[in-house]
Amino acid sequence: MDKVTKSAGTSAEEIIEWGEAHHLETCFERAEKLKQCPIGETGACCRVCHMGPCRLVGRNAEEKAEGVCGASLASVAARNLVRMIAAGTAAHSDHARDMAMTLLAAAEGTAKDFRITDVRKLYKVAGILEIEFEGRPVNDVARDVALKFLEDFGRQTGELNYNKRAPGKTQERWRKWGVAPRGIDREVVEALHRTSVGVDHDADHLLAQGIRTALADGWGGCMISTDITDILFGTPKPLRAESSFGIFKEDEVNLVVHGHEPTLAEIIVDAASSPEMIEYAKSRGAKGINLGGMCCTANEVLMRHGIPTAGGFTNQELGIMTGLVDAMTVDVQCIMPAITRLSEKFHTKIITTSPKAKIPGAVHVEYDEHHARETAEKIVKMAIDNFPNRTSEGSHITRKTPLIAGFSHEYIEYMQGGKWRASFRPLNDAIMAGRIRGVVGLVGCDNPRVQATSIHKYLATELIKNDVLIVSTGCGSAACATAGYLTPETALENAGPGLREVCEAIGIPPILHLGACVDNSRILTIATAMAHEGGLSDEIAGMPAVGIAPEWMSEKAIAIGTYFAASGVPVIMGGESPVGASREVERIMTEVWFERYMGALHFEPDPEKILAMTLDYIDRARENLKLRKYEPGKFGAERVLMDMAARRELERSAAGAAHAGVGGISESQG
Ligand code: NFS
Repeated sequence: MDKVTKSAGTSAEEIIEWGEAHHLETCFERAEKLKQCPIGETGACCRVCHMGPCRLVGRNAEEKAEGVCGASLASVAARNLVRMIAAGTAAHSDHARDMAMTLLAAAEGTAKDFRITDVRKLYKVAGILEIEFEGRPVNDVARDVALKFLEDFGRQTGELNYNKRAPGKTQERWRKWGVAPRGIDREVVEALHRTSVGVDHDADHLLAQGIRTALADGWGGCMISTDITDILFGTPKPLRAESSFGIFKEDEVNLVVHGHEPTLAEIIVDAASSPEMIEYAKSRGAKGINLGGMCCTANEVLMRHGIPTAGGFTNQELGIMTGLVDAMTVDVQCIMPAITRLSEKFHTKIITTSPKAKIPGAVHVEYDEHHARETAEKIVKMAIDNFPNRTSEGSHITRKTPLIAGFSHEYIEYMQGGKWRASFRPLNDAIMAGRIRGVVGLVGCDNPRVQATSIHKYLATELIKNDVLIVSTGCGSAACATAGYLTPETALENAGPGLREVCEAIGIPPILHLGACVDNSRILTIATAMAHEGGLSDEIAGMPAVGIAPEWMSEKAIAIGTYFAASGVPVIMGGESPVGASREVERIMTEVWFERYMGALHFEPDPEKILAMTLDYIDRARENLKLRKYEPGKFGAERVLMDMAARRELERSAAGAAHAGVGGISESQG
């Protein structure tokens, strides 16, 4: 029998084995040594007060078990989940708040290193926010936009600004069930209040607050963050880049940007390419400066500059074990504190930069948006100064994979019709005709509790084979990238004939990399555009679309899964259910939520079952929409079966995209 590896990434696995041979521990060994507590894992442990922790276990726990206060298993499990949603929402939204503060500072001229890069996007956002923009100075508009966004955090009553971006019917469902979010901070605080000891004990009622909080994340924090990042640094369009550990260079200074917030990373990209810095690197014996990314900061600078990515969450320790990383800056979220201990075995410097996050063993160089360039230059210099300390120690892996990233929803719309006729019509038509069976958001973390990245790869392979178009974000994208799945060639090799035809005609990969995890908001926008385009569902609910986070581990993933479910998308999360102890809570999140929102939050550890459930949801949605029944292999078996009119239409779209100037795939600047 083949040995089951710890990671499905070939290079990752080689590094893990190299580490084992050198007695270096990573999350993979720690996951093996540290078994999960079965009570906490399924949501049956209550620790919201100090009479506990109470473990609600035993025969018939659902009916009989209760905490010292009398809390039922359903109420305990629901509280645990709602607290995860609140934490996930807080993470994305605090990031969004920082983005809004940076936009404000840039507009007011106090953050001189930042400026408005995408004025068109600014105007579009201003329009949605009902802010006058015509004939006004750009910075005035940007200030008003920033202030309007900041209102969303502290709003006490009414609704979030962006609720109205959802299709009307989707909004109606939220209002009908009392879950339309008010202010972001208010929902997080109320979630924490209601889940503290002795407050809300009705599981359904608790979970409704979970939904309201999650919606404040999706249509608030995440969407605000995506929009401001586009305004400040540009809306992504496709570009070529590379991924995996071979992106590190033996003869250059390797500096990794890891974490989530794009602001400092953007300035580092700029600083590292300055002639003075490159000269300085040369004076220290390096041929140049090579930037690489990790996790979602990677996705941010990959999408806009083609900076290569070393991969997702489980790759962070492995990157250090190449021995080639001279410095790694980290800000917030998904940073393993283990990296500082590991870095002591190598020459790597770990630099924390956020005022919110310090890690023992790291050097702290605090970032604030008013002195961004200074901080960035200091960090780049630290990396350069550390280059001469590099030794031959390390796994020195050189394999890398090409990829295409940069699919903003604006670009996806544009690529289907060119500058003048940008629309979602061709996508809707392809789905209606059954060329594309449905759309899946394959997102979320990679996880050392399973063979890391393997479930992403399995599902990506099977879904595209089944003519399902994939949109991906976060570490899911990194998993697909390192597997070589983010190139158009993959469409030729692995996609089903119908999907392949569409991908070939437009010139896109069958898996579209949409960005960081906050950019899951782009999927909401795409789904809304598809609803408005007509021919499918007239709301997000009922679309032949499913969300999957097969290897999730972060609370943020639960917040994301919940906001998709409440927006009308059935969501399947991998792994054991964090509420698995309570059948009642699981029933609410699947059956009750489906009745109300036509979305659901499932947990399913078996990848084959995830696939079957996904295709079943898609086919049922097609049936309900009375779309042509999907027939495998119907289209393009000979690869010429697309009718001429449709082909001409697609070719015209592709030509339009190429001619309009903003189209085409650019080479990476990394
Ligand atoms: Ni998302 Fe991005 Fe990755 Fe998971 Fe962490 S980096 S915000 S939480 S691990 S996908």
